[in-house]
Amino acid sequence: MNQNRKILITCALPYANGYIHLGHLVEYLQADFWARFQTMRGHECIYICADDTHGTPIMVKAREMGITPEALIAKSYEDHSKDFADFQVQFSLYGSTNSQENKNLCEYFYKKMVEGGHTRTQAIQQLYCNHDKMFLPDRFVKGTCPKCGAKEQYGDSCDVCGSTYSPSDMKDVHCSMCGNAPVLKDSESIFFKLNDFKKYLETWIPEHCSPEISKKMLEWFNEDLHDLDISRDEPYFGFAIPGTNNKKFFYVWVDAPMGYMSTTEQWARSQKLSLNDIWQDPQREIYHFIGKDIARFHTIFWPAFLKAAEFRSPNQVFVHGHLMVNGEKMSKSKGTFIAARTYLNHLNPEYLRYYYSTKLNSSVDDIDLNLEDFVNRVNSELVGKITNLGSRGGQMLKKKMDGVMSTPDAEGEKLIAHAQKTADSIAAHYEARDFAKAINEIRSLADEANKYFDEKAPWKTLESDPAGTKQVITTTLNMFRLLAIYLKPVLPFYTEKVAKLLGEQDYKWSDIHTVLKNRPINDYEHLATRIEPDKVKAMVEESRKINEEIQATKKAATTAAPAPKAVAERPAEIEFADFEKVDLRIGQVIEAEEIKEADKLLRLKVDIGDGQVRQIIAGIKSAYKPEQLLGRKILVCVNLKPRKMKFGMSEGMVLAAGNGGSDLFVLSADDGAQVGQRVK
Ligand code: NOT
Ligand code: ZN
Repeated sequence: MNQNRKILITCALPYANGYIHLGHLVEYLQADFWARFQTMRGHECIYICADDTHGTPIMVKAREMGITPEALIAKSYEDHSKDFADFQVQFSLYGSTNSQENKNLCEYFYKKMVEGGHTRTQAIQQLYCNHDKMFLPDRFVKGTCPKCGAKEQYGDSCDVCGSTYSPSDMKDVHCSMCGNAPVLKDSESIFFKLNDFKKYLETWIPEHCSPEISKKMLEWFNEDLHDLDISRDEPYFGFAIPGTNNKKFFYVWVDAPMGYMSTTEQWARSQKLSLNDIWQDPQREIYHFIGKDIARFHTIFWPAFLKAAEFRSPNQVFVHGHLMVNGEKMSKSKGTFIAARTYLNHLNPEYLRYYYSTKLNSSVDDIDLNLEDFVNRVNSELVGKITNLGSRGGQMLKKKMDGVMSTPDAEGEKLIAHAQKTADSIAAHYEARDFAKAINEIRSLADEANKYFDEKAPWKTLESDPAGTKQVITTTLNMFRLLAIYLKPVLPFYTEKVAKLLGEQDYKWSDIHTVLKNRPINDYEHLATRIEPDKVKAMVEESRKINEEIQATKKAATTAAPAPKAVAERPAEIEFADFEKVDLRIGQVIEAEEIKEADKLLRLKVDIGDGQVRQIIAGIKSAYKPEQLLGRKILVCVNLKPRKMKFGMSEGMVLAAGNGGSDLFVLSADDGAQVGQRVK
C-alpha cells in the first residue's frame, strides 16, 4: 500500500433549486464511503462539494417564489447542508458556485480561452418569450413532438417516444411558463472551440474513464466536435462575461465545474494553502464522482476547459448509474421519488447507507432500491447477523459476568486470525469502489462468527464453565469489533458506538491487527433495531402527498395565469348539420385591385365555377399585393349573405388564417382542385 497518498475527491454539485433525494444520495454516499475508507487507511482525502447555483431554472424558480435568486440559493444551501450532515456525509467543505473565488476562476479560465484563440463569436437566433422577457432554454419550451405527435413535450426531447430534436422542429411551440408562442430573436453568442481539443481528448478519455464510458464518449468523435456556446443573454443568474457590459453571462455549465476548484481553494485557504498547492500538486490524486447523465460535461468539456486554462486534469472520472426504486424509475405519483428529508423523518440514515453499500460497484449499472428487500436485508444482516453479535456478547459479559474480557479460545484465535487476513481483500474492494463485494466478505465473516457463537451456545455454559464461556464471548466481541472496523466507511456512527462499548475510539484500518484481551467493556448502548415495514409505508405515503401538493400548487399557478393559448378551452361544439350549412368552394382570383381609399381592403373578383363570378371585398391589403393573388385557387364561403359595404357589395368571404395585419395567410387549394368544387 502506498504510504500517505494525497487525494481530492468531488461529487457533482446539486442544483440549488431542488431538494436532495435518494437518487442524489447514491453518489454522495458512495463517495463518502470511499473518502472515509481512504482516511482510515491513513491517507489525506479531501472531499469537496458545493451547491450549483446559477442558470435559468434557478432564476425562474426565484421569480415564481417572489424572492431573489440569492435568497433562494441561501435557503437551499441550508437545507442541502443539513440533509448531507444528517446522512453522515462528511465533506471537507461544502461550497457554492456563487462565490467570489468562483467568479475569479471563471474569468481566469475565460481569459485563457480567449488568449489561446479558443473562442469565437457567432450570430444566432434564439427563442424569446415576450411575456416573460427572457430567452427560453429548450427545457422552457413545450410543444408537440414532431415524431410521435405527443403534446406538451419539452423543447429538446420527447418523454413519450424518446426522440430528440430542436424546438424549431416542433408544432405548437409555446413558452412553458406562460403558454405564449415565443418569437425568434437575433443574438450573438460566444463559443468555446471544443474541436481545438479533439486530438487531446481522444487520448485523454480512454486514460481517465472506464472502458464502457470511454467507448460511449468516443462515439462523439466520429465527426468534428461541436463548439460549445458558453454565453447566455441577460436576464440570467450567473457571472457576467467580461467585456459584454453585463449583457452576457457564463452558461451555468461553465462555472459549475469550476465550483470544484473554487471550493478547493476555499478549503486550501482554511489550511493556509493556495489552490495550486492542492490542485497542481503532482502527487495529489484527483477524482470526480458523477452520474452517467453528466459524463459528457466531465469527460469532454471539463478536461478541455482545464487544458485551455493550463490546469492539470483529474486522474479519473468515476461514473455511476442511476437509482431505481422497486425496479422502476423513481415515481412522484407512486411516492418513490423520496426526499432525503422525508426518509429521515421515518428511518435511520445508516440503514440506507448499509443498503446502498450492498448494491454499489464501480460499473455504470443502475442500482435498485427495492423497498421490501431493503427492510429484509437491514433486518436480517445488519441487525440479525452483525449487531446481534455485539448485543448478545456485550450484554452477557456486562450483565451476567464481571464485564471484563479474557482471551479467545484456540478456535476463536483461528477465527480472528482469518478475519484479520481478509482485511486486504476487503480493502481492495473498497479501493476499487466495489462496495458490494466488500460487504459480502464482511457478511461472510459475520456468518462465521454467528456459527461459532451458536455452536458454542455460551448462554448454556454460563454456570457450568464460566471461564470457557468468557473465552467464547471474548472471541465474539473481537469478531464484532473487526466487523465494525471494516464497516466504518459505511457506518461511521455505528462504529463509533462499538468503539465506545469496547473502550476505544476513532478506529483506523490498522487497528485490525490488535486483539482485545483482558479488558473491561462499557455498558451496551443500543446500536440498531429492526425496521418496521410500516415506517417504510409511511415514508412512501408522505412522499406521495408532498408531490401531490407540489402538483396542486403548480396547477393553481397555471390556471391563475392569463389564459394561455396552449390550454385554451375547446370552442363550443356545433352539429354536423350546422357545418353543412356553410358552403365552401374552390374559387379562382381573376381580378384583384387595391381600394385606394381604404387602409385594409382589396377588391377581388373570384370565379366560383358554373360561370359565376363574385365580387369579394377582403381585409387583406396589409398582407398581400393584388398581383400575389391573381390566378390563385382559394377557399371561399359562397353562401354568406351579401353585405353592402362603403366600396360596393361583398358577395362572399375569403378564408385566411392568422391574427390580422401582415400576419395573414389566404388559404389556397392544391393545383388538382377544380374551380367550383365544394370543400368538405
Ligand atoms: N448541477 C449539475 C447536475 O446535473 C451537476 C454539476 C456538476 C458540476 O445536477 N460540474 N461540472 N462539470
Ligand atoms: Zn413566457
